[in-house]
Amino acid sequence: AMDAVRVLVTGAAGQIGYALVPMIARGMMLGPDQPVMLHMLDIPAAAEALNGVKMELIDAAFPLLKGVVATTDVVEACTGVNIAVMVGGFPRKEGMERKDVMSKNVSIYKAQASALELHAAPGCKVLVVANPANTNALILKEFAPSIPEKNITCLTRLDHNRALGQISEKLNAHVSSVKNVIIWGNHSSTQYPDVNHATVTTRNGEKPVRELVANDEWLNKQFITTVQQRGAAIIKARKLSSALSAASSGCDHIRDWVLGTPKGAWVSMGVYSDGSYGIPAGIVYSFPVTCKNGEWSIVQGLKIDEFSRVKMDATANELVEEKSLAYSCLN
Ligand code: NAX
Repeated sequence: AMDAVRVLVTGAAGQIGYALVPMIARGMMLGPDQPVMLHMLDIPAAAEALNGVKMELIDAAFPLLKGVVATTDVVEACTGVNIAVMVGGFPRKEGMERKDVMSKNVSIYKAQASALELHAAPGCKVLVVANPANTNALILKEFAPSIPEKNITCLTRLDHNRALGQISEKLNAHVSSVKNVIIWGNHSSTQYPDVNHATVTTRNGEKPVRELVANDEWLNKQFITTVQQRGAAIIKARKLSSALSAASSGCDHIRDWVLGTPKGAWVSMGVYSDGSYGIPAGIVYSFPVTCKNGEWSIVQGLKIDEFSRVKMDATANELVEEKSLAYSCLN
């Protein structure tokens, strides 16, 4: 029998955690044959709720779930984990300065990075979901120097999937026929959802989205702002932020990273920039990537027009600025 993979979910008593842990236990992250051990971390104030989630996991009698660790101890949570999904963080509350929120998250991600550095299994793969996701991932990388930077990523797959969803709705085509959209940059409202390379599989073969939609006004304006503002639209409708879609996209991110992307398709992941496409090195930026043998690589050689260039640079500039804000919180 296959060894169980240990998967850490931080902030597991929260809304995304509640949607995510049953998906992992059902095999939606690592496949229908892969046993898992769930490690769930939350803060002491949420310990009772966390234990309730553990009770429900037991009650659900998942065939793939080999055990559950529910703890408020970061070392216990991180010990031996192969995959770490970092959902816990400090939310921005009304009237709080951006710097204060940043400072709280910098100290959380610094401490959790150190615990992963010392106690995670070799080769541990990390996905940061909690906002500011790109910059939390960068801080985690800084304070877990023995974890290769290739193993530390952040979630922009939800934005990617939202972009697929909008094209699918617009064309009345099934979402699985749409591919190769790109989310560039920050998981924030400056992100740039790019359809210039996206295609739809039709009865007459693969066609560019630009040809099928044939409405540049919609593609260059409404589409972009709808994807950028989708999180806010969900909050307005649900009075709560996206949870099931975030959890599902987190599973997609890890599944494609570990098991590989389909032939001819790429996905968006926030990864440590190597300077590709003229994006400054040393920030965590969302790029189009393909994955094979457990490793992602940035898709190279895509043609970038002037419209895209401006938007890719604007979101890069925001990340450079976030990075200096985060570093100013370290002192
Ligand atoms: P919730 O507030 O429901 O849950 C967060 C949980 O984290 C709480 O249970 C809290 O006690 C716990 N927590 C706080 N500090 C912790 C610490 N130091 N260690 C461990 N646990 C800690 O938020 P939820 O709606 O689940 O969202 C979680 C995070 O995901 C937020 O930062 C949110 O902004 C972010 N999101 C990121 C998305 C993305 O695409 N990257 C999309 C969805 C979501 O908005």
